[in-house]
Amino acid sequence: MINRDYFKGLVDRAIEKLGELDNLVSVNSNRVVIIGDLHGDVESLEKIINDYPPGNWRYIGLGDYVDRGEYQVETLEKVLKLFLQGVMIPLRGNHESYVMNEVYGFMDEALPLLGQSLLSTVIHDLFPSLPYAALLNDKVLLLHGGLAKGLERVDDIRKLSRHDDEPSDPVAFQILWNDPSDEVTGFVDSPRGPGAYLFGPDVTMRFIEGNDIALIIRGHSYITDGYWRFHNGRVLSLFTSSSGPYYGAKPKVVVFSDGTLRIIDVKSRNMVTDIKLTQ
Ligand SMILES: [Mn+2]
Repeated sequence: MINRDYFKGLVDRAIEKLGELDNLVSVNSNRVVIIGDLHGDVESLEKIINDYPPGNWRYIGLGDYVDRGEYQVETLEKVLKLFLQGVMIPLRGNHESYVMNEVYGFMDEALPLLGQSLLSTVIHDLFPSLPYAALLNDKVLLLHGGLAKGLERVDDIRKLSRHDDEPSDPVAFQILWNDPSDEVTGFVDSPRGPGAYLFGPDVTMRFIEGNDIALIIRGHSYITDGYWRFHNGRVLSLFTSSSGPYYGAKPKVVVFSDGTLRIIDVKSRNMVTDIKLTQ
């Protein structure tokens, strides 16, 4: 059960603390779990925290905590608690947005639980406060969608405008909406709609070489197996939900420790593959 007063306290404190964060959060840590789209899958989140407890681990969420799945408010509550404990950086996804929440289920689920005023604070104040990207140990760029037309330097993410209901800056919008594709060169219009693009392997290679990074990890795409590698392995797509319409999917996380990234199956805790950062 959701306690409204308690939830409001979490939301208010989180808004204040998120305001202290840059658009691009630098994370230096040797024990990090990266979590892809959850879409209300509180069970997977609980399992991850149980298997990799907050005493030893930090978490980075790639966004899309709500919409579509079964326990969106509970998932958000847990994410906020972890953030306020200082152990999680929750990035913004394209579903942390009014226009999506109106259509894809969050407003329907949350309105009776939270009431209009608190729901409005969540959608119009909390979600727009979430940062756009994180840089892990100066080598791994984490964001929800992908690279953006007009973004040349990782550091330029710091200068983008934030705190709007739907990102008004076209680069910020693309960071939340773009997708990698092995079938295109440069940027081409995305089937997702206006302002979003597919980006090709040439874009990725130029960006990672120009910024001295090794890998980009992103969410945003439903993948039954929970992960897919694009662009000669330089873009890793991660999906961490088996809730609601994703029943049957095999959620994965990326566990980073001792300089190695391991793709781990959330349900079995088996390692699928490992990625050496020096490769
Ligand atoms: Mn998404």
